[in-house]
Parts: sequence; C-alpha cells; structure tokens
Amino acid sequence: MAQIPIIKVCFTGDSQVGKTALIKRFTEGVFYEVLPRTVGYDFKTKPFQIDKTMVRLSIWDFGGGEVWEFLREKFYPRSNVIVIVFDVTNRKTLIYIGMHITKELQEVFKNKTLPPIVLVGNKTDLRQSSNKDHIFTEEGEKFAIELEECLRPLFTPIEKIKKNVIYIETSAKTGSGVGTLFKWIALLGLHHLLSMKQ
Ligand SMILES: Nc1nc2c(ncn2[C@@H]2O[C@H](COP(=O)(O)OP(=O)(O)O)[C@@H](O)[C@H]2O)c(=O)[nH]1
Ligand SMILES: [Mg+2]
Repeated sequence: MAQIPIIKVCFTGDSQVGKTALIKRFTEGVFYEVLPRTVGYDFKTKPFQIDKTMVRLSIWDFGGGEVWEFLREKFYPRSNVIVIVFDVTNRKTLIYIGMHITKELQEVFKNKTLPPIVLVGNKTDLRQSSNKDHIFTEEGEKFAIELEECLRPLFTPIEKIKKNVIYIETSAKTGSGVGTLFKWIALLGLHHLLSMKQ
C-alpha cells in the first residue's frame, strides 16, 4: 500500500491570536476559554481526507516572540504550508505580521523557496460591525494581496497554485471557517509536497 503523504504545517503569528485554539478545535473538536501559553512549540498530527487522497497533517504550533526564533527558523524551511494568524479584533496583531513575520520569512527563505501561505483572520465571533478598528473581510483580503506581492520572489513555483497567499476567516470558538481553513491547508500543502517530489 502506498504511504500516506505527510504534510507539514507551521502556525505562526502574534501571541493570543488563537493559533493553539484553532489547532485544538480541529484536532479535538473543542474550544477552551483559557489556554496555557505555548512554550517553545506544540506538535499535533491528524489524518485528513482531501478529495480522494488521504493525507496526514503534521501541525507545528510555535510560541511567538524572539525567544523561539531559532525554533521557527529551523522548522519553517521544512514546512509545506505556513499559516499566519491574526485577531480580527486586534489591529496590532495584523501590524505584527508586516513588522515581524514577513521579515522573518524573508530572512529564513532568502536562499530557499517559500511554501504557500494561508493568512487567517480569527475571532470573527467577537467582531463588531460598529467598531472601525476591527478588521473586516475586504481589508484582510487586501492584506493577503500585499503580503503576496511583498514575498513574490520567494515562493516555490507550483503550476496548480494560482495564488500563493489565500485569506480565510475563522472563529475557533464557534468553529466557523475552521473546516474550510484545514481543507485549504491540506490542499495547498499537498500541491507543495508533490511539486517538491518531482
Ligand atoms: N472569542 C474567541 N476567543 C478565542 C478565539 N480563538 C482563541 N480565543 C481565545 O484567545 C486566547 C488566546 O488563544 P490561544 O489559542 O492561546 O492563542 P495563541 O497564543 O495564538 O496560541 C484564549 O483565551 C482563547 O480561548 C476565537 O475564535 N474567539
Ligand atoms: Mg499558543
């Protein structure tokens, strides 16, 4: 029997945006109001069916901040898809991506090719249409386009992938968008894995 392809997924983003909560919602189907801070990294794995292919998602959840930079630098280049999460009710977490994550990726992937990225706007259950500071779909999509433009020279050329950065909105609390998110993670990750094997 053919071996199940293993897709390596790295979650990154500012702290408290809901990275661990999204992974727990997907792997355990639960939501915790209080979660311990991720120290270093957490690792989870789950089988997943995408179209007719069975894959195994190997998910790495990194603690934010400079302290764990050495871990992220080691693991990013091995991943098939990178998931960058921000909190739609906290603009600082979107700014953090432009200020820190893009620089880190540019540094780590300067001599390597970058896998596809999924940008995630999480905590949509807390978003209020009256709050001008919250981030709405249009702005998230615009940011994804900017991110793609900024990182364009670094991406792995993959014929089947038209967009290297896709934008998804989720709520780890209600579960909204979480299925779609992991479907995209598996699909993009599989395309990347297969392109690397050619
Ligand atoms: N209301 C709401 N709270 C969330 C959501 N996702 C995460 N949280 C809460 O936000 C806090 C930080 O989540 P956590 O997953 O630890 O963030 P991380 O530091 O990015 O891993 C926790 O108290 C979670 O319960 C969400 O979609 N909606
Ligand atoms: Mg965490």
